[in-house]
Amino acid sequence: MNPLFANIQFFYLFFAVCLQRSKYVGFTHCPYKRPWFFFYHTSQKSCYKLSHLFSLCKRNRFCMIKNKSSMPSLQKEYMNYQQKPLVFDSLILQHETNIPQQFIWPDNEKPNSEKVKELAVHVVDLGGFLSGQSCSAKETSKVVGEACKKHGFFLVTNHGVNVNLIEDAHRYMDLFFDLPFPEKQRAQRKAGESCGYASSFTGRFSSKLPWKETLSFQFSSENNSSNMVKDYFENTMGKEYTRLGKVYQEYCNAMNTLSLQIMELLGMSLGVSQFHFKELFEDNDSIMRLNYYPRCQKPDLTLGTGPHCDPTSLTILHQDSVGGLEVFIDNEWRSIAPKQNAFIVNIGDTFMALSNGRYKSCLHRAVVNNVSHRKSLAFFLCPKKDKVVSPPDELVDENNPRIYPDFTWSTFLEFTQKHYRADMNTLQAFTHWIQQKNI
Ligand SMILES: O=C(O)CCC(=O)C(=O)O
Repeated sequence: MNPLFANIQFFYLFFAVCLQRSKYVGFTHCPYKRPWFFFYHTSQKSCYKLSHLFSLCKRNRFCMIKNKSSMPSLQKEYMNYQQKPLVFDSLILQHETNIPQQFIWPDNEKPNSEKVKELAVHVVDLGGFLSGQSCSAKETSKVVGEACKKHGFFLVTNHGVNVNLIEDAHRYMDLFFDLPFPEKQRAQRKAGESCGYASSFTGRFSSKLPWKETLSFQFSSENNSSNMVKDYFENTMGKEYTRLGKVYQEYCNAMNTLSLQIMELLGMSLGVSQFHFKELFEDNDSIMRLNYYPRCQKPDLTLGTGPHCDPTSLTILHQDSVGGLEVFIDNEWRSIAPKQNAFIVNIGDTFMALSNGRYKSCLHRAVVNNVSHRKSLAFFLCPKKDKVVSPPDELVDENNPRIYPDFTWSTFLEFTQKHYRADMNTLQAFTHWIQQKNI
């Protein structure tokens, strides 16, 4: 720290303590700039309104409150003020050069944009496989298998998803996230739930907060749920949002189809029947998430999404042209360049358990920048909630004993919502947790 700055701070502290001891002026801790204090003068009649005081405090790092009689209520109000959850309002925060402490990540986790090299990712062309060529299916599954053993991560092209649908899905994201904050809050995510609108995770965690807003909703592949996404938008946001709901319903349907096709390739690549995993996931309870990363004036201090492996089974992600996704490979972070019309696919923890550890759940994160906002669409394929997750017999033998116990997706989901913040060790921690529970 600059020594002059430190001295000034010390001076204020000293001054404050002297005044406090004289019982004439009180001081308290400034809510914005941690090392500073503000002073309240207790002998005069006029009094600043508290909100005005805090804004003064924010701008000047120093202010006074006058009027002794208001002290107890002011202190109470100040306590309430402090306890109010921090709000991640991107319209304001994208211009803020002094980003709130809660968004500043520890030094060893901060991004290092200069050092990060681009990764040459496995690109899987699905064209031949989807048109039914059996030799192509074999070849394609081989590339998928190699990618999953090495990185748990690959790109797919010629996937058959309509380009206009992808464009619409991005366009409607802008429309949603550009809404005024109170409007977005109509879909506010409730404590302990995995779906809804979340402005960062300010209500849930108090440190290492992600620099992003998200909107997550459930998708079910069951016939009687064919309007689930559309209904979600109508029921939470109102009839004006039917069009949005329809676009995301269609997008989820397309992701469901694509993920089941990839499941066929995963089955083949693991040497189990082509349809084993496809059948397992045919009735899935999946999650769709729209990620919106506003600009950040201090992108080197924070992260859009912290390092984590997805607890879900398979993720299909589409990022816009801005870039920001990074994966942890061979002990270093590597960036994934955006590729138009390609989807990024990664293995999640639940599939790692299903493959008895053969395929890796991929550690990744997202960085932000000070030039433009970034968007990504993530479809998380999950098994039906009460289905038992257990590897097929072909993947368990004397040389490959079971690594993870049986579990249901609903238990794993509950663990990540109520007991554990997803990171690189979620599956390990969950395994330990259920083993303890079963003792
Ligand atoms: O936005 C990205 O590139 C990554 C998103 C992600 O990791 C997530 O939503 O879990």
